[in-house]
Amino acid sequence: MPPEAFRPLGSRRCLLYGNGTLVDTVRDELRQATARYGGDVRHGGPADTLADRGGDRGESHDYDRGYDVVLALRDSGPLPAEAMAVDATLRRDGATLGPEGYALARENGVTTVLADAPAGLLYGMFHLVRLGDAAFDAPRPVERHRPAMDLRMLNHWDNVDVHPVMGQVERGYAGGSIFWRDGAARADWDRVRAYARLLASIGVNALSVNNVNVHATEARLLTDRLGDVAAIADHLRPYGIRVHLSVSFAAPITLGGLPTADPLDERVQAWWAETTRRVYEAIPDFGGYVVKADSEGQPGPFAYGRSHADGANLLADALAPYGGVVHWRAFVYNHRQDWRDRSTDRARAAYDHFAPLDGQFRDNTILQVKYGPMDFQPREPISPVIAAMPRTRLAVELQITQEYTGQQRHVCYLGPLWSEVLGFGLWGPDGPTVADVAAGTGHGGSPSVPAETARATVRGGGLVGVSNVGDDFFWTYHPLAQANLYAFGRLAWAPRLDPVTILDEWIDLTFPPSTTRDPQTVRQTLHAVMDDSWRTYERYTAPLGVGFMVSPGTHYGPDVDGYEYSPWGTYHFADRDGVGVDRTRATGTGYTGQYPSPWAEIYESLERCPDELLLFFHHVPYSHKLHSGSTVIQHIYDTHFAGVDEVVEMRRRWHELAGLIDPAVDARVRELLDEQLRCAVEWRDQINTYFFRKSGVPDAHGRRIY
Ligand code: GCW
Repeated sequence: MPPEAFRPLGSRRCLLYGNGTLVDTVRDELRQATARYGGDVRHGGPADTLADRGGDRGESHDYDRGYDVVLALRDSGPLPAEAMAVDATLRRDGATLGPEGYALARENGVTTVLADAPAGLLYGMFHLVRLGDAAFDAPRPVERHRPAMDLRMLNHWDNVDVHPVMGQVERGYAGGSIFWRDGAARADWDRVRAYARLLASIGVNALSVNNVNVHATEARLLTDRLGDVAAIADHLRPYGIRVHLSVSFAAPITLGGLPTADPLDERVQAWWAETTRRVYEAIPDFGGYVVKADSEGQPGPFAYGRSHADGANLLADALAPYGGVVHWRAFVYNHRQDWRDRSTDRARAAYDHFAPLDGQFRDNTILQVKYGPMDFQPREPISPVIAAMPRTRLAVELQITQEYTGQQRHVCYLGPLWSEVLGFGLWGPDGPTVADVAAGTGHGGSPSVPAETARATVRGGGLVGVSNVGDDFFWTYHPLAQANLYAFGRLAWAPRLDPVTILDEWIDLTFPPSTTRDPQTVRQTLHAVMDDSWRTYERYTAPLGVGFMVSPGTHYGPDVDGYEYSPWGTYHFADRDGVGVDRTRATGTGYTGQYPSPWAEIYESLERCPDELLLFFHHVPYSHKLHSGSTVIQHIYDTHFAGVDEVVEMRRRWHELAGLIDPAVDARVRELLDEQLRCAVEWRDQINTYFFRKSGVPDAHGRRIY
């Protein structure tokens, strides 16, 4: 956020009431903003707490100069009249704000933010920043704001040592890690603080500092390198962010010298208990562990014939005395598959492994499930695991880093994708959604747990996003990729927000209207370039939900058969007659049976299956007619020509911004739009040519195919 985003608040006279680390952060923010833009801040509160506030003391309770904004903890009174009035309204309604919520109102020319706890005040202040001048014009009746999800978390896939293949940040496209460099903590605390601030402004409250693939050096963050983690925690704490750590399930062996990591072995349990005690000694507000076990080569409980529940509970028990949680990832599948074997279906794996374990996990275990059954493709159905475990706390995992969505070289605004994911009705369009399950506010039940019971007992695990931030000058490499980080935070707080509105907020904060001579053109152009960019990306890449078709390893650019004969379980089965994966119960892998009704029937049916997921669920001839009226082959040609045309148009529109925005941002985006166009053309030509050669069906419009 440029300082300019703070002008409306910074030019106001602010009163602040309350104590605590996060209130001090609010005070410092207000001081900075008001020093720059001519307002002032007075930190009031009960006299006894003022005693040790030095310089603040003489300024408190001096309302003579008037004030425009009051930010107060409700129990820090006596408060100014306007705040008392808001408090009275809340009391009358019996409304609670919770540990992170706040109330906002404007009356008699005074804007008030009230909270029950310091975090609420911090988030309320950032709400004022987001509103800008609108926070200070018309009167506002009392609004209450509370986050939908208790845990709004980022996972960093950052390595401490540079990994020979994956580099400093696995699937990172924004330079190095902001935490680590060449085997050591970077100690560039200014950037870490600025990052924490940025995250607090979008409501993120938890962060894991290392890759879920835990290599040798990174494993030691749990023990002799814990100091590095504690130092990071010290810099995130003032912004209400708790630190979590990815740990290796084999740590009792590799770090503890034990002969086993068997979760039922008492020595192993004692090792985790003692190790965790030490962690909390160093970091009293430590959040917990993140674990990728028995997945893509990472160690896990299978080696001892134990289940994922045994494994997760081992760590949950070690964390429980301190209030910590374990995020246990459900991304478990066979990555040594034989492509000749048509009975193994990677999409089935997470459900097959985890659904039978429902009810066996501890309360402080959170099962972290990727939103789709495969791996963050631009289009996948929703993971059926999310509907299948009413007695388990579930977190939904999104990928902010654009591994499969253009690697922060392509404009691909993911707000609309995530909004579709979160709003998906797992038991039909009108029932509880993915967001309800993640937030713990609704559930449709399962074959063994009636919906009523499920609704009453479900507890949410929140939303997790894999961070897209690095040490690049623009933080996310593509300046417009910052909008994805922004949208993640906003949707974790309020999943029903409209992604275009979120983008509007981001545009105003990032390109404040006061910084350009033509704010209208800036806003319209950014919307034109970004609003539909995810669908554009979908159009020029793999068709109709079939997924992958990316270059193996790097996952950038097209390679239609790149994974077709590989052990990773990601196939499209194109031949001269047709394409797609038969996942039906009738004739395929039976995956459709993992969904509750009505999706089990809808996906099973060739007639009812939505077009955009057709090839995920069915193998069809190229002549198959879509609901859109087009055939599959013509759809492939049309979308790929259209996708490239849209990128051409995006580029043309962007060029209209010349002279209206920061030249450095303009230059970076121009350069990347050139690359996006080059890459989209490559996708178009390879996909179209591939399917033309396979099918022999010419394009109905006679366009150029090679
Ligand atoms: O998306 C895939 C990536 C891996 C990643 C894995 C995971 C951290 O290609 O690089 O590993 O998923 O989510 O664990």
